[in-house]
Amino acid sequence: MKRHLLFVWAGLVMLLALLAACTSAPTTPPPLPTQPEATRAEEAPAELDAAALLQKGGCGACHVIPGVPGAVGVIGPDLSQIGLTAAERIQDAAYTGTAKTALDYLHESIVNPDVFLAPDCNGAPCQKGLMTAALAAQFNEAELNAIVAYLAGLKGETPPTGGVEATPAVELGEAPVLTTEEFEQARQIFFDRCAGCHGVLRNGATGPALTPDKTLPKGTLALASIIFNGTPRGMPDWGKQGVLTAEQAELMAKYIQNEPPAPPEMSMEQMRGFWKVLVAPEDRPTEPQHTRNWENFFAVTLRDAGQVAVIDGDTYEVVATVNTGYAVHISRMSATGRYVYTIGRDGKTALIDLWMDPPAVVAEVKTCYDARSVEVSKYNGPEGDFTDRYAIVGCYWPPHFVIVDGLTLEPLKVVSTRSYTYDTQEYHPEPRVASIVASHFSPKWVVNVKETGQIWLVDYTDVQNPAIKMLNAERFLHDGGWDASGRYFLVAANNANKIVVLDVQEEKVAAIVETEKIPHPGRGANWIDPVFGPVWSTSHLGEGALVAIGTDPVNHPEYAWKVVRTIPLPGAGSLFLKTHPNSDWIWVDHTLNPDEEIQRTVCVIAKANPVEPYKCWQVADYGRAVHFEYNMEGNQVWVSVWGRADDPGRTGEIVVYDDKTLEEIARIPNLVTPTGKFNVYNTVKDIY
Ligand code: DHE
Repeated sequence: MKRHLLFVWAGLVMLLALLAACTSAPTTPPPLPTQPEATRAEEAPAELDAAALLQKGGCGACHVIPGVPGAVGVIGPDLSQIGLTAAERIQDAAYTGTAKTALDYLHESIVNPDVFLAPDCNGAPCQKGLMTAALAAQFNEAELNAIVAYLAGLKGETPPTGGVEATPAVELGEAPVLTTEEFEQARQIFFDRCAGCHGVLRNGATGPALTPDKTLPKGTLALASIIFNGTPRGMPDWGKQGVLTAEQAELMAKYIQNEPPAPPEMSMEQMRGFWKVLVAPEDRPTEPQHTRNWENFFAVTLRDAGQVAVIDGDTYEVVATVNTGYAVHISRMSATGRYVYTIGRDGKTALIDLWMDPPAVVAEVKTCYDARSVEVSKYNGPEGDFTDRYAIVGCYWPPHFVIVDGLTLEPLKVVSTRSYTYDTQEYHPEPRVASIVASHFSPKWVVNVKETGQIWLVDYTDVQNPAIKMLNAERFLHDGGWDASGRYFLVAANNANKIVVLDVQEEKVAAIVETEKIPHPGRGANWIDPVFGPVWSTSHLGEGALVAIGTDPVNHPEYAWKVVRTIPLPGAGSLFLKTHPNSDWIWVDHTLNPDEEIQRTVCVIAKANPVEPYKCWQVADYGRAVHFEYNMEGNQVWVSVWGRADDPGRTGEIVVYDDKTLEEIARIPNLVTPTGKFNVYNTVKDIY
């Protein structure tokens, strides 16, 4: 398909979204060709199957349309009751079109979408330009009238054609054929950009399932449109961001209509083949080789460079830039703080020794093809001293975790997480390992298994024969953090809109708390609420809201494990929030908000008056503001500006603020796509 056609389609798909179509600053609408109601109805020949037309038009990618197979889209308005709504719209003072009847309104929505923007696209106002008038050119007038008549019959009851079951299935055809080169390119793009949310096998998690039974009914054009334009529920607008071209969006649309290729497994022998010790433990320094305050170092992910920058928190100097894995996801510190463990999306773990001058990678290993988490053993007590003895790598693909030696990264034990969902007890071929933390109460790791919704407590006293306690929790476990006491781990079950509270001391799920849409805490933020006492907070991807959950069952039992506050934010798309016990503020970002200004906006909420943001501002005139970290003293906050690696001068930087005054005090410029930042002291002490 030609590029311009794809764009036309991008609009077309939104066509019905268009029903919402609209314009905040309306241009004068051309007069509608007036047609009496009766004529429009007559011109909808009975033999035309409107549901099939809507399906072939890809309208279901953006709309819920009863009676149209696969029409469950959420970009445009839900059309289940559009037959009723249309009549109300034209009576509304806010209506800016020219239709005088419900049928004309529906027709206008398709042929002239931007004259009026419907108010509700999945909870947010519909956006101009999502649907183009060119959509209408795909249908002749009789077909348009058939569609209009069909939509007019949607009044929240059984659709006029007799319901989903009664609608004859539209011939979907075969999945589009790709050449070997195209398939390989698409496979790589899928791994880089899509697998994190949709799963390698495309069974869905943070994003919906993309198996052929779901994608074929939508078709190439509709899918390409979604990939290019994004959706309000969090699907990134890869095309608009300039990450994928229109051709690549179309390629991906074709790719996901084919069966997902089975990715390879990884054996212990392969892992050992990847393993390298660059500086053996006995050759490493026995004391710091520099006079810098290494406990105030920050390990900063330079995402698209595949590097981590070690930055001195006292001087803001980049002390070292080390090669790690592709798109490093997180860094965690050893219990002593001397070592940084980084994990890349490519499953590569690197061990950085901060005592060396300059700090350098001393060992690396690859234990999977796709990973997000790493943690060390921290227990030191009656059962032994396990400080930094082992590390654990949590993999997305293959779905397993691997226990490695803490000082050399030698892979020691691999444990598959393939298992059964906690609720329906169905086999899941790809239960991915999300966040991992080390218990302080016992020699165990808390391993959150996303798709099966289980929390595994993995005993590392006998790594070749690890005892594992499996706790039922909730599906789609993702990221989380400790409460201030260090006894409870609060983890987001993101697509279930819940926070699971694990009592690590008692080894049981203490509560499951309902939150707003798609909680995404990072590690969350602990603070003392003036009314409700100790709370832990999360913001959300799907809702402009920050919630506080009571965390003190002893002194404030009435608030424990309840949402005690919901604080509105300027928009959805938040990834991270942060605070410090010394701080007056809670900092929050809006990184994945579709609005460019909001993406760059951070807000602070005053702990003394936590009812609304105290102040919000843009941290840069480009990129996205993402993730916060405090310095060791807890009086400065670092915010990343996530730019583009291919945009010289705007690749990214870190902005440092005085946490008391909120004044900017420094910029650390010319960093390539900085994302997560991990201060040694705060990460070791779990200060957030
Ligand atoms: Fe993350 C934490 C998974 C996208 C930056 N991210 C985590 C954790 C998981 C996870 C499971 C918790 C690890 C832990 O604590 O042990 N992240 C995923 C995804 O599956 C997802 C949604 C999609 C993907 O394709 O990876 C995803 N994450 C992103 C990003 O796009 C971010 C902003 C940039 C990037 O690296 O790609 C990003 N994730 C981070 C950061 C943390 C994180 C900075 C750690 C936050 C902290 O303060 O601890």
